Amino acid sequence: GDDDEGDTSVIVDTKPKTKRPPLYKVLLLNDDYTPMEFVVAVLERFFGMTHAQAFEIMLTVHKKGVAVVGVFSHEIAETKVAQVMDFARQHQHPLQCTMEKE
Ligand code: TYC
Repeated sequence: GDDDEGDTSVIVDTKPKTKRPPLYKVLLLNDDYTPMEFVVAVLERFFGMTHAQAFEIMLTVHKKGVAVVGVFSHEIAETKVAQVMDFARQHQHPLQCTMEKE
């Protein structure tokens, strides 16, 4: 209340909150035209995967339609998406890469 009897309606101390930054999943989408070898090269170049890891993730996207290729801060995720989209456009492939909050 707003008298001076001690305000029980105001929460004075809430659960201690440690502020973690939100994380973002970077997703690679399947399409019918981008060559498999190009997708593997993208995953090696921009996501630091070995050839074997990259081939496995590429096949997952090819078969299931989408896969998470990494989890990053907002800024790093945006950079990865932009790098992949620029590289795909430069090579005239329709490869799509997006991000979503985890
Ligand atoms: N589906 C493509 C093909 O058959 C290969 C591919 C895989 C494309 C993954 C995009 O994110 C992708 N050539």
